[in-house]
Amino acid sequence: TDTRPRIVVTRWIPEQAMDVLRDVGDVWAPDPDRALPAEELHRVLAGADAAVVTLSERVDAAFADAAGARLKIVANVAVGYDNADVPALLDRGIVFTNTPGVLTDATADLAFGLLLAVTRRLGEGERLLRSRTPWSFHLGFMLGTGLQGKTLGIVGLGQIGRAMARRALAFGMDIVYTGRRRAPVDVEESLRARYLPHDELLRTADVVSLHCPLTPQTRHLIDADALAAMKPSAFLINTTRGPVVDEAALARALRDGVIAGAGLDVFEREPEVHPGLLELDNVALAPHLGSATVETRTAMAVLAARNVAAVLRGGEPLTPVKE
Ligand code: 8YV
Repeated sequence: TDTRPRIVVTRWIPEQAMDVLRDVGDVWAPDPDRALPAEELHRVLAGADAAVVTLSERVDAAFADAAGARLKIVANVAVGYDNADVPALLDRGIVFTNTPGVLTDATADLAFGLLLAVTRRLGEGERLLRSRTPWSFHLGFMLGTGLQGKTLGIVGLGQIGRAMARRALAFGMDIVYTGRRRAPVDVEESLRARYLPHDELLRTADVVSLHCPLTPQTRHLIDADALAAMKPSAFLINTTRGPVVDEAALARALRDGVIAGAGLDVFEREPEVHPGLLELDNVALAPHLGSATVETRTAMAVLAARNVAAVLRGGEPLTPVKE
């Protein structure tokens, strides 16, 4: 009937999450294989009470206006929300939620996987075998870099940064970190993590792993100067957002030996990857897979759906973004 809330889901989400949504309203769900062009998205949004979105959708004033006065909540199926103009929503009294916590381990696993892939040259080795190039074992063959005793520098010691630090501790690494603020003493102690100013961390770390959100302050945080400050033997890992790194500068730095290698899950202009990176062996690449496990994507979508259900039933959202 007309009184059931209208919920617009912009991209495919797992059935468990759809079930949560169907309990509270009529759900409009899209073609799973393609992102809706903005114009079409704005058309389907008309009259929506709630929207479930991903990073593919720009959630701004135009988005809210397209939905109209009934829109009460936008639930982002992601922890990062640089795709959203949160103040524009909050000004209109619209709740905005993200999915912290449920993707912490999956993302740290992928970050560590990229670190192992680049330091142990796994992609390069696989490409060699698949190219059917003859090879033979010898003691100096395809030597990589060990992690034990090396220093991991974490930029942004939030939930994912801490999970990365726990993995690194298990591999015998020392932890330093930097960020907007210092972590609580108990966190520093449990991770044996030492705070360093940004520049000092770049100079000190054997691996720099990025776990800060993309904000105007962190855009191109890792630029040509930052890369030059790193050790020539250092590796850079990025599983947060592509624009935190100046990708053209990174491609040059990797080519010229300014740093030793990189593991990248995110890119400045996804789905494009800087062509310079594709030519290099000292970079491990993944197509934005940080949270891409069946378990994690289900948990993320269910959390987003529960946020929608709570708000449409007149309750409080579970994981609101308040800034
Ligand atoms: C999401 C992510 O899968 O949570 C994030 O910030 O980047 C990924 O985990 C992606 O953003 C889809 O919305």
